[in-house]
This record gives sequence, C-alpha cells and structure tokens, in this order.
Amino acid sequence: MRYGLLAVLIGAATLGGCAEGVLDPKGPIAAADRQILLNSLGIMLAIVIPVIVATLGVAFWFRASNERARYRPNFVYSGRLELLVWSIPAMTVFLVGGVAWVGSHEVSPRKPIASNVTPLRVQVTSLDWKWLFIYPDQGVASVNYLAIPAGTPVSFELTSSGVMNSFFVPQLGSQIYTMAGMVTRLHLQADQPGSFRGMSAQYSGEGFADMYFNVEAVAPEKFAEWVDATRNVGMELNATTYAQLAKPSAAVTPFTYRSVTPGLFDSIRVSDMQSGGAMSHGSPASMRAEK
Ligand SMILES: [Cu+2]
Repeated sequence: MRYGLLAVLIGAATLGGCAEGVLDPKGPIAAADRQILLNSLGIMLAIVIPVIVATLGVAFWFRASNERARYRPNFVYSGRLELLVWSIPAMTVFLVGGVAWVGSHEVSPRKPIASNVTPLRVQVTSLDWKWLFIYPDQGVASVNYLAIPAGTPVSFELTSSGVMNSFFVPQLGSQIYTMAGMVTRLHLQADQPGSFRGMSAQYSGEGFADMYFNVEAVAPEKFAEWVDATRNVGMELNATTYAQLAKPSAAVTPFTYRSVTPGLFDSIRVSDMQSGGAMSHGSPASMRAEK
C-alpha cells in the first residue's frame, strides 16, 4: 500500500511535465507523431517484457535451493534458442522500421494537410533571440506571438537570420530546423482554439533560454478580427525596422507590425547567403566569420 502511493507520486512527478507536451496533441500532425511514438513503444515492449520476465525467471529457477534445476557447464549451443533470440529482435527491427517509415512519410513536414479549408501562410524567421512571424497574405507580422485560426492548416516557410534554430510547438507536432540561406517547410494544424507553447528546440546562444513564443489558436472570425486590429497598430516591417529587430536581444515581449514590405522574407533568406549584407547584422560576428 505504501509502495503503491510512492509509485503514484513518482508517476505524477515524472509525467507532470508532459501535460503540455507531445503526449497531449491538439492537432492531426501531433496526434500522428504520438501514434508513431506509442506504436514503436508497444513493439519494443515485445522484447523488453520477455527479457525482464526471463531474467527474473532464470534467476529464480537456478537458485541454489532448487534441486530440480540442472547444472550444465558444457552447454554451448541450441538452435532453437538461437532462432528465438534472433527472430524476435529481427521482427522488432522490421516492425519499428516499418512504423517509422510509413508514419514519417505520412507526417512529412513538406506534405500539405488534406483539408477543404485554404491554408494560412506564415513565414517564420528565427533571430537572435526571438521569432518573427510574417503573414504574407494578410500583410502583418508579429514577434514571439503566433496567432492562427483553429481548424485551418498552417503552411510554414522557415528560415534563420543566422544561427541554426529549431521551431517546435510540441502540442501541434513535428519540430523543424531553421537555417540561414534556405527555407524549410512545415504544415501544422490546431483542431480547436487554445494556447500552446512554442519554443526553440536547438541551443542557439546566450538568449536561447527565453526563445519562447505563444501560439494562440482562435476561431477563424477572431483571427480575422486580430488581423484587422493588428493593421491599425505598431510599426511597419521594412528593411530598416528589420535591421533593428535583427540586433541581438533576449526575452522580447511580443509585439506586432502593422504592415510588411512584400518580399521581405525572401530578402532575409537571400541576404543570409551574402556576408556583410545590410540584413545580416543580426548574426553575431563569430557567425559571419564562419560564412
Ligand atoms: Cu541531428
């Protein structure tokens, strides 16, 4: 009884951190990711459980006081045992491999989410040390805050101003890297309104610890209202204000831009390929030296 309580406490302490994580998916991609995880776990238990049981069983059977256990010091080979110990792991490797292969093609970051709703496009740039989200079709942008309409696929294009980063919203699914000079793709969807924690999943320097952003999934009407409200406040995002934003800063309070110069995202990506470009001032000197 006392041990039961202890087990519950340990379980609660270890699983408590998972409340807003990959085990609590809020969209189709995250749900599929969790399914791959659980399937792989289940298949691997086919080895783990027999090994644990057999270990305890062998130790118990060959205890000193068991008169019926035979001592066989000359035993070297058993075809049947070999077949058993090789076939189960081989099957596991094939099954886990199969689950991972099929599953990861299904949730390929490049693959659009099947839906009747037109996807929302968002262009993501990781900066030192904050996230910039540009809504090219709405002409607005935000920093460290991502508003999305619930039930609508979101099509992300991602790049980095310098250091490699990793864009990750655990409850919506697959993380993906952001890299300077190139664009990665990701499709995610939140099924219901809610707010989800987004983060950088790759260490990127001094301000990394505060590179969090909040994802706010709202009803589509609310999203349209947010876009309208955003168009009326804040600065414009153009080459000048982008250069200011790109200067290293940490723990940046979320804010928005009323408008965005068309094509800015492409110029961020392109400028990252040239050293000393007007827009690459965001990269620390060490990074520029490496290019
Ligand atoms: Cu790696």
